[in-house]
Amino acid sequence: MNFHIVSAVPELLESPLGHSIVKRAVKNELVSIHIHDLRNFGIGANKQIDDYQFGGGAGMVMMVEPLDKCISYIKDSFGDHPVAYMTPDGDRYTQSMANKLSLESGLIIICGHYKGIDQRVRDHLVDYEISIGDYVLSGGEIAASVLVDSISRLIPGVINDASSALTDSFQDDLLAPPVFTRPASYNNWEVPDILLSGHDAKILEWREQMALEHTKKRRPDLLK
Ligand code: 6GU
Repeated sequence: MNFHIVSAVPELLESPLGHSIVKRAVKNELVSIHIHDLRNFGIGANKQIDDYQFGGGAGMVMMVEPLDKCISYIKDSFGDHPVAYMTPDGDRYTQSMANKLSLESGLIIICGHYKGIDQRVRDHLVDYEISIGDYVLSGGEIAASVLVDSISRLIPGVINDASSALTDSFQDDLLAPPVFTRPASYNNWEVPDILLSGHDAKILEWREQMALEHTKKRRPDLLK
């Protein structure tokens, strides 16, 4: 999977994508992450990328031309990948969208800032409009990091234990069951006996039952 992230504040992306599983996926060449500084496609000597909105109103809007030029450059240089725009008024991001996007060979991700981007970019250049939840972030970079992380872990080979990504919460519309590690007893807080029994079939059954109970209690909406 080749990610191309278009950002006016590329520094925001460095830390979340520079560690742990995503870092290893990049090192092992299962994932590539190209960060494109929108400012390089800015207009004039000042490299302008935003302007006042037509019709008046507070807040700057990201201009159509720098975004168009940047997306064209990425498509011409790296391939005609779909374009996702991170925005609080997009479709709510879910595990099933992550699963679907993980099948693409590449993805161009636009991080919005200010009041958003010129609507003509959305109308003519964007394939997916994605929100990561019902709250407002200052920019799309954190949301883009969420997308890259959640998709990367689905790429074959990225997670060592092949079954691990499949047992994540949401992967089967259930929350994950509780997990424990040593010691088996701490402060008289005990690990459930079943997990120490060595009885694989019963453990599996227990985990399924706990996942179901957990989901019923916390996220009944997932069971509909
Ligand atoms: Cl994708 N962007 C911004 N700026 N805020 C958000 C979001 C995205 N998703 C939820 N809130």
